[in-house]
Amino acid sequence: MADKILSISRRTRKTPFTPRVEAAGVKGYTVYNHMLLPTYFNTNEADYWHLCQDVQVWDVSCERQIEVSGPDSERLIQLMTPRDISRAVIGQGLYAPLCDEYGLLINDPILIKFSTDRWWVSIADSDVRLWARGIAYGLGLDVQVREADIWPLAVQGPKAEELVSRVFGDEVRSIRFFRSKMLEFRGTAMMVMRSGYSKQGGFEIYLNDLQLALPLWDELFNQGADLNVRAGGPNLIERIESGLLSYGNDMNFTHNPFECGLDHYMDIDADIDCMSLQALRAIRGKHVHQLVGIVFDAVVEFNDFKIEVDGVQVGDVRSQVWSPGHLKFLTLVMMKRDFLASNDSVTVGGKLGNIVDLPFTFDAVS
Ligand code: THG
Repeated sequence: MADKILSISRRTRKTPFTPRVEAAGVKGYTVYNHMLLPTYFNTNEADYWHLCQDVQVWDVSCERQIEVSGPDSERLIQLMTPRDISRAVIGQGLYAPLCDEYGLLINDPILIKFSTDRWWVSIADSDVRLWARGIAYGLGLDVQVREADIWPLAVQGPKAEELVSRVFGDEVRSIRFFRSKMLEFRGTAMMVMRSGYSKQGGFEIYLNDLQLALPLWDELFNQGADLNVRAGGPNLIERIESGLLSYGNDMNFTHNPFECGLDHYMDIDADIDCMSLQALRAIRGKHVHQLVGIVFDAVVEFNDFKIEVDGVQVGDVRSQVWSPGHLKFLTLVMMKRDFLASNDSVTVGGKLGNIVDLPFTFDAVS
C-alpha cells in the first residue's frame, strides 16, 4: 500500500490549515469525518519521540463540532449518551459514548457544554450530524443541529503549556483538564481547552475564524522556535501506549461500550432520559467481547487480523504497533470473554502474548 496515493477532491475536505501542513512536509493523510487528517511528518517513530520530548501542532480540524442549539439541546444530547450530563458546567468537556437503542456505539465524542442552550459534540469518525438530525426530526425536538465552522488545532507535548501561554497568555496555565477558557487571539475570543488525543499534555484551540487560521499557525511556530515546535498529528504509537481508543479501528457500530471498557463514562443506573439505557442495562455483564491488550516481545504477523486457538477464532485484532520505548509489540484485541475467563496468554505464530487489561501499564525502567 505504501506506493498508493490518496486522491483528494471536494469530498476529502481540506482544512484552513492545509497550506501550512503541506509546507511542513506532511507525508501521510487519513480521512476522518470526510476531512484530511495528517498522520505523520517524519516517521511514526521519529514523530513519537519528538511528541514525548517537545511540542507539536496538530491540524485536527476533522474533529468536527456538531452544534446542537435551542431549548431542547440538552434533552437531545442526553437521549444520545448514557453518561449523565446534568452536572456539566459551561466550558467543560465530557468524554462520552453515543449509543443507539440497542446499546451499540454510534461514536465516542467529547461533549462540550458551550452555553446553556448550546452544546458541541466533538465527534470521532462517524456521521453524528445525520443521526442527531434524524432523532430531532422524529421526536419533533426544538433544536438546530449543524456542523459548526470550528477547526480545532491541538498543541501537544510536554512544552505545550509553555507555548500556548506564550500565544494566549498566562491564563492558559490555570485551565484544568477537560476545562476551557475563552481566550483572545488578535482580538477574537476562542475556546482553549486542556485536552487532546495524547497523554503528553496539551491543549486544543477551537479556531472560529477562518481568517485567523494561518496567523495562528504561524504565531505558534514563531513563538515556539526555541521549544523545537514541529507539525504533527495523532500518533499511532503514543495513542496505543496511552490507551486512547479510536472509533472505527478499536471498536465500531457492532460493539457496545462495555466491550470497549467505557463503563466509567456511563451512568446506566442514573434516572436520565436516554434511548440506550434499557438495552445497556440488559447487556451489562452479558457482553460477548472485551477489548484487551495483548503484549508480545516481537512483531507478530496475524492472519487477517484473527487470533485463533485450535482452529477457533477467539479474538479480532483491532490495532497494533511496535513500541520503541518499551520494546514490545502492543495489540488491541476484541477477545471472546469466555476465552479470557480461563486464559491470560495466547500463542500466535509460535509467539507467546500476555493478555492485559487496558490501559497498558509499563513497569518503570530501573
Ligand atoms: N479531541 C476533541 N475531539 C475528539 C477527540 C479529541 N473527537 C474525536 C476523538 N478525539 C474522541 N476520542 C477520544 C478518546 C479519548 C479521549 C478523548 C477523545 C481522552 N480520554 C482521556 C482518557 O482516556 O484518559 C480522558 C477522558 C476523561 O477523563 O473524560 O482524552 O482528542 N476535541
